[in-house]
Amino acid sequence: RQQALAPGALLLRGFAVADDKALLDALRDVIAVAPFRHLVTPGGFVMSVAMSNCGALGWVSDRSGYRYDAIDPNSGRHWPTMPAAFLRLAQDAAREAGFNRFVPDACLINRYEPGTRLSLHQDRDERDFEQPIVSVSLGLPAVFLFGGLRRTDKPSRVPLTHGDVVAWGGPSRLRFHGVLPIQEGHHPLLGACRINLTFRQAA
Ligand code: MD3
Ligand code: FE
Repeated sequence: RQQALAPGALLLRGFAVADDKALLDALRDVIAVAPFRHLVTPGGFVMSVAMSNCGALGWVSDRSGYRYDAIDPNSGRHWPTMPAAFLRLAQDAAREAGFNRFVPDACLINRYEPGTRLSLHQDRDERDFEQPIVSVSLGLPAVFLFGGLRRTDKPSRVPLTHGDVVAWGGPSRLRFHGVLPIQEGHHPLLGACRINLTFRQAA
């Protein structure tokens, strides 16, 4: 079940469902070492999405800006290694979408609770925009906002549910995007929670 959302953006419905329990088991181990935290934006706002990372590099934000860093600022230690199940899923999905050389060195883990949203933004802290981003949705459903290359382009709404995987590359790599507030609900594996794994080649 493959669906082109736009040139370079391929939605793989349910691609991660068969691996959901293995992914969530691995996630528990990551979060035990690098717990979810609410980052502060350079403008001083606390993000409603709770975040963590695994892999050689992690995405962080503070009053000084956004960046990738090998060290978790909360522990002073390296981020946890990317679990093999994460890496395999991300590379399998990238390959389905025609990105055969994708070697993610960063996995940003976003946790949403009901009411949590992510405002429209671009992902542009990575070095090579020729490399795609692969995202995996788990738990509660979300309405994803898929905009254009200008902030003012009217976004389309894409429902994303448990197990959906999207590869965002090519001409879609720098599109603005966001997530509408998550609705109340209960997921059998995650309860009142949505998890998004976002794989990037940052360096
Ligand atoms: C489209 N996360 O972490 S993943 C983010 O659901 C982020 O947690 C959202 O945006 C989430 O930066 C959406 C989907 C995504 C990621 C990167 C993109 C969509 C994208 C880059 C370009 C276009
Ligand atoms: Fe993003």
